[in-house]
Amino acid sequence: MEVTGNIRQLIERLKQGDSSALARSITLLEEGSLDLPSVDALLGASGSSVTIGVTGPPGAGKSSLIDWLIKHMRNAGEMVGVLATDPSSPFTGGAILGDRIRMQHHFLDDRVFIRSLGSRGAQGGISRITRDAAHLMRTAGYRYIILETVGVGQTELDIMNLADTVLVVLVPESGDVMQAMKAGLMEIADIFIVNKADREGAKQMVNALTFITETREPGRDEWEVPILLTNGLDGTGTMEVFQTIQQHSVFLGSHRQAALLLNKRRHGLKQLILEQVSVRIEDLLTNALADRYRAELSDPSVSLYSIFNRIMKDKDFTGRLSR
Ligand SMILES: Nc1nc2c(ncn2[C@@H]2O[C@H](COP(=O)(O)OP(=O)(O)O)[C@@H](O)[C@H]2O)c(=O)[nH]1
Ligand SMILES: [Mg+2]
Repeated sequence: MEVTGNIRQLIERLKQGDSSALARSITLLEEGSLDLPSVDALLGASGSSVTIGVTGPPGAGKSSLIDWLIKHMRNAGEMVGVLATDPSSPFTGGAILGDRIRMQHHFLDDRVFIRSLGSRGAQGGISRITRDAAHLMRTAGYRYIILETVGVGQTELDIMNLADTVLVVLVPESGDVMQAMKAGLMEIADIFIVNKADREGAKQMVNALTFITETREPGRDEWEVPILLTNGLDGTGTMEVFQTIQQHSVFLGSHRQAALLLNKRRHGLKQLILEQVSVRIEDLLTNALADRYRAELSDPSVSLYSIFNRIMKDKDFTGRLSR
């Protein structure tokens, strides 16, 4: 993708921590008109940051908890960015307005950046946008990057894969633990939050989760998943959540966890290669390759396997893929 003078200027401003430049760049990502591999050299090295995934069923209190976390992080003098994805509406909509209202305390704070993401026309969908937007925030100097999703499908699990620390927020309502198990949330949690401590059954839920996590028996060097009780209305327990996030960061930073980091980054690299290669293949199939193989492609008696075998040996094809 061509890098215009406008984009260069935008990235310069972004690197100064200009939040309007950050907002504009994310819009370009959503529209598919900003490609991070093409501008990587301009972005340069990003600062160190902690990415926190917050997932759980709608209404569990994720946005309320995030509101408190922002407060604690700001009190610690750190810049905070929040990216919220709303699968019910890729453009604007429902939950987002509510999220804004719940985080409105921070509207006038220019060291807090809150953004709802949609996937619009971009290749690779919402998890790609989230990954790239988080990278831009890192470049703009945000220390904490919080990703909020509703924990259901593969996309949401993909987004949680981008996080260093995953919080799973549940509430003491019937079936929540079972639902969470089914949705694969138990495996990805680094910290469990039982929110709505004021509701009946909150303590029992903590006990149920303790039972489940204890039967998993982590190894000596592994992280023991804490279960924290919070109240999103008055903030009780939320400072402890922030402290536990910091402890988890220290744990991840220890050299024992290098393998974990390697794995995560290898997975991320694979995603990136798949996305980029798939864009190029799409382009080749509609242009150069389609012309060269038109005769075979139009002849149903030639098997796709035989065309495939020839293409894989076609130096022009493999060359174009890596260009
Ligand atoms: N009773 C009670 N309500 C809460 C608590 N935390 C959040 N809520 C309310 O639950 C609703 C959903 O909260 P929200 O943060 O938007 O949940 P999200 O959909 O998971 O982001 C809102 O009306 C909140 O005010 C809590 O600890 N106790
Ligand atoms: Mg929310």
